[in-house]
Amino acid sequence: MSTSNNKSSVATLSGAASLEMLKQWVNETAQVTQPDRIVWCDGSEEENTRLIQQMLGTGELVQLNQEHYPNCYFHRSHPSDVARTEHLTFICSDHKDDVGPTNNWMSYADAKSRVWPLFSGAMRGRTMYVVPYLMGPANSPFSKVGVEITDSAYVVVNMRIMTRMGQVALEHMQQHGGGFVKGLHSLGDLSPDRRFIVHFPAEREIWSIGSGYGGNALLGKKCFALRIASTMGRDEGWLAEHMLILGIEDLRPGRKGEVTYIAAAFPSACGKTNLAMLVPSLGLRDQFRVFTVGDDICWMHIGSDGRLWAINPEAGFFGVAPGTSAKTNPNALATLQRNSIFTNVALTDDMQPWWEGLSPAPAHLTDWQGRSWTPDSKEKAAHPNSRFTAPARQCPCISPEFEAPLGVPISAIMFGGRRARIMPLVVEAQNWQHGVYLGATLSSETTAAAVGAVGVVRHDPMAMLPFCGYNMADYFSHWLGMPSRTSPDKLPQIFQVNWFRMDKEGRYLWPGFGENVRVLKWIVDRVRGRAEATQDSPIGKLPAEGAIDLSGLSLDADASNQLLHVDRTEWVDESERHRKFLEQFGSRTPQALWQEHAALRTRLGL
Ligand code: GTP
Ligand code: SPV
Ligand code: MN
Repeated sequence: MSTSNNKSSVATLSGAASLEMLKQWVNETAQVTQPDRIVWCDGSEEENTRLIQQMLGTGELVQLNQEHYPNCYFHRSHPSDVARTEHLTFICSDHKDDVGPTNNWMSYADAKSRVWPLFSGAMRGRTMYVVPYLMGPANSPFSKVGVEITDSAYVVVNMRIMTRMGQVALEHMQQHGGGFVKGLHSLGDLSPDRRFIVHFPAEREIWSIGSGYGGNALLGKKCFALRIASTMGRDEGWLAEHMLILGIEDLRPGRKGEVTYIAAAFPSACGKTNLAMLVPSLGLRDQFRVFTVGDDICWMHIGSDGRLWAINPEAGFFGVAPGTSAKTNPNALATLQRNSIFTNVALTDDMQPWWEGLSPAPAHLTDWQGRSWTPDSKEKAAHPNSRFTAPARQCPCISPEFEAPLGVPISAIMFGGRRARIMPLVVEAQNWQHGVYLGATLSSETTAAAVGAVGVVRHDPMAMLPFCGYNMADYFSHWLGMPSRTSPDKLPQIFQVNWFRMDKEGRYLWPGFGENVRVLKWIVDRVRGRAEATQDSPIGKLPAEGAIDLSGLSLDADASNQLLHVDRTEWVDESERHRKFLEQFGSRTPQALWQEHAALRTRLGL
């Protein structure tokens, strides 16, 4: 197996040596996987067209209605391969403790004996594509090169949308050296029994076999930009996070259009893409405008001014289709209208993509599995985790700073989850350490983004539960250590939000989507030091009465009270859940988190 080079040697490789390493790795991999041919991808338009034509021929892609969806295609993945598979995702290291209790650990010996043999001859009869890609803007000192070897043309055309692919990556590598992250991917036989997504953080390497879907197969995304990058961040003093990045421009008189940048971590399918592209509801549209820097992943470094600066390493959006509509997210709809790929959505009779929430259901559809569907059908027409892959530059609200090499300075960090109960609409942390506690104790109901039960509350610290490449307790320490790397008052203020609180009848109390700007407004005013005084609560600072602008919103008084209600009894239970969660990490749990836990208990009167 090719896990022989250790990270220190890779990091110091020259450009020429990096390229040499790449050629050698491709040769070695071809010897094992035995492809019929090897294609080095350059990311060009011609190459993309050729791959699409080829997939139209094999049926891997289906052409959509070109009048309404120019250059858009549809793909059906295998019905047992429709979401990330967390139980088949592993981190490989010397000791189980390196990865901690929230990750699946694999030993090097097991990787060699259980996983590596699956690659043997896996590409026979297939083409091996070599896909160099850059995570981050060209010319950014924070961008990093990856190369994915894959036998899936679908992966190649998706990687072309999601990353800066081809020549630009090789040029970056030649100029900057430092090697590249190796990602080896094969569809294998697509059986979940022979599906593994294995990460080698120390070697900066990924093996993925048996899945062609999203985060399992597009290795630049969760595998590199979060699991491998989080370990790079730990080693190099920066943060790789499952966060959107947005800029909110203040259009109010006297505010001179000042833009505040916010990064927000919500678990999968909990609202990042939607918040990143928010269109303020009518009443607040003349006060604010939102720009999208990123919708899923955020790399943050301390800048020369001591602030946290964020780049989006991706170049596209791999967004949840269901629920996306002209009402909820018009910017996403505009983005996906051309040059996009749709996976596991339903099709109208005139070959337009359709999903639940897009529009009233047509009288007839073809469902995501190719079956005839009518509104009487019991099952959903689109898979709940059906997705669009769309170029970020097509987004009408893409930030002018999207390609900025140094990124944007972050003023606020939000943590949020899907909680039907307990968690108020918004809470502000007292300080960085308390904010890290809010992030570390984040819980959310599971969604269709990963295989498994949906709607089960689980701890998902910083929305990174499935994406942290090392021991989560050490990750908490890394976060807690940020103030020591800069002047602490330069760090963003931290907030926790919940758009998903429900009333007793199971209806959302908060309208969400464009109305979330009301919460952003409070946050902007808080970080700019001009929001009204807050009331302290056991769990953090709540907006003072009337501080959230609810003008023009038809919320009854009861709903607005419930939204910000902190129920002591419920929170006593919740703090017990926190304790159990933190105990899992044994002596590795940072003392600072126990301090915060004790302070919470004291404030609850315990
Ligand atoms: P990943 O791509 O999996 O990381 O998801 P994400 O965090 O980007 O979530 P996304 O914005 O795609 O939203 C997921 C689902 O939640 C969609 O069906 C949305 O329509 C729904 N959603 C997003 N924001 C809100 C909100 O404010 N309120 C409610 N009720 N639903 C929302
Ligand atoms: C997520 O699940 O958080 C996603 C989709 O963004 S995937 O690329 O499959 O990870
Ligand atoms: Mn995500």
